[in-house]
Amino acid sequence: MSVFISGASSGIGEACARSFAAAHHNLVLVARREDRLKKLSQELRDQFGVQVTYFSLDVRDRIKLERLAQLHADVFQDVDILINNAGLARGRDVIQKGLPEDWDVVIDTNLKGLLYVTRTFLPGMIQKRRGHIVNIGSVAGHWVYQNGNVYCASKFGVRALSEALRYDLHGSGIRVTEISPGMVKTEFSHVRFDGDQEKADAIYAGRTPLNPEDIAESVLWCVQRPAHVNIQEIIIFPTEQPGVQPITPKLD
Ligand code: NDP
Ligand code: 8X3
Repeated sequence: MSVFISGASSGIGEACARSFAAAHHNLVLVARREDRLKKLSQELRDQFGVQVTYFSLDVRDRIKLERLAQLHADVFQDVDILINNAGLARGRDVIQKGLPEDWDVVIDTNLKGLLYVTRTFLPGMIQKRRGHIVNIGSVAGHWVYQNGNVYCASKFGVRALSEALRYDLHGSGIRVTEISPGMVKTEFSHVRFDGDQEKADAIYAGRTPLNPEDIAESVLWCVQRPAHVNIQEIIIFPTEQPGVQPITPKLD
C-alpha cells in the first residue's frame, strides 16, 4: 500500500509527504523538480524508514505518465491513496488582459493533469475495490474573487470532478475527498506572480495564513477515517481570512 502525491516538491504536497511518511505510509512522489524530490525522498527514508519512490513528471504530459505507469507497473499498482495536489495560478489580471498561454498552463495542469493522473489509478483501485482519492481544490472553487477568473474556473472544475467521481465510482468502495484551503503560505503566490516576491509577500501581509502542515493534517485525518466514512469536503480558511474577498480595514 502506498500514497501517490503529485506536486510533492513544495508546499502542501511536500507537507503531505512528510505527514504520511510520519504515519508510516510508503510514498510515490512526482513533480517536475527532480532535485527536490530526490532530497526529500532521502530525508523521509532516513527519518521514518518508509519506502519512497519518486519520478520527475509534468502532470500535463499524458504520454510520459502512461509510460511511467507501464514501466513501473508494480509501483503504480501498489497505490491505494492518491493525492491530486499539483496545481498553480498564473497572474491575477482581468480576463481582457489575461494571457492565453497562462490560461493553458492553469487549465492543463489543474484540470487535465488531475484527470490524467486519476485515470491512471482508477482501473487498479476498482479491481482492488479499495482506494482513496484526495483532490486539493480551493476556496477559489467555491467563490469567485476579483481577478481570480481562470484559476477560480479551474478550481470550480476540480470540485465538479470530485463530485462526478463520487457518482462514477459509486459501489466501488473508493472514496473521493476534496480539501479546499484558503490562503496557505507556500510558493503559490511566488509562482502566480512569476517570481515577484514583493507582490507575493503582499498577499499575506497583515494576517497569519495557514501553513502547509495545517492542510496535510486534514488530508491525513480524512484518509484515516473508517472505510465506511467519506469526508466529502473540507473548507479551511485562516482565522484572519473571513472569505475570499479583499479585506478593508476594520471599522470601530
Ligand atoms: P506550491 O507552488 O508551493 O506547490 C505546487 C506544487 O505543484 C509544486 O510541487 C509543483 O512542483 C507542482 N506542480 C505545478 N505544476 C506542475 C506540473 N505541471 N506537473 C507536476 N507538478 C506540478 O503551491 P501550493 O503547495 O500552495 O499548491 C498546491 C495545491 O494547493 C495547488 O493545487 C493549489 O492550487 C492549491 N491551493 C493552494 C493554496 C494556497 O494559498 N497556497 C490555497 C488553495 C489551494 P514543480 O514545480 O516541481 O513541478
Ligand atoms: C489559492 C487561494 O485565495 O489565492 O487557491 O485563490 S486563493
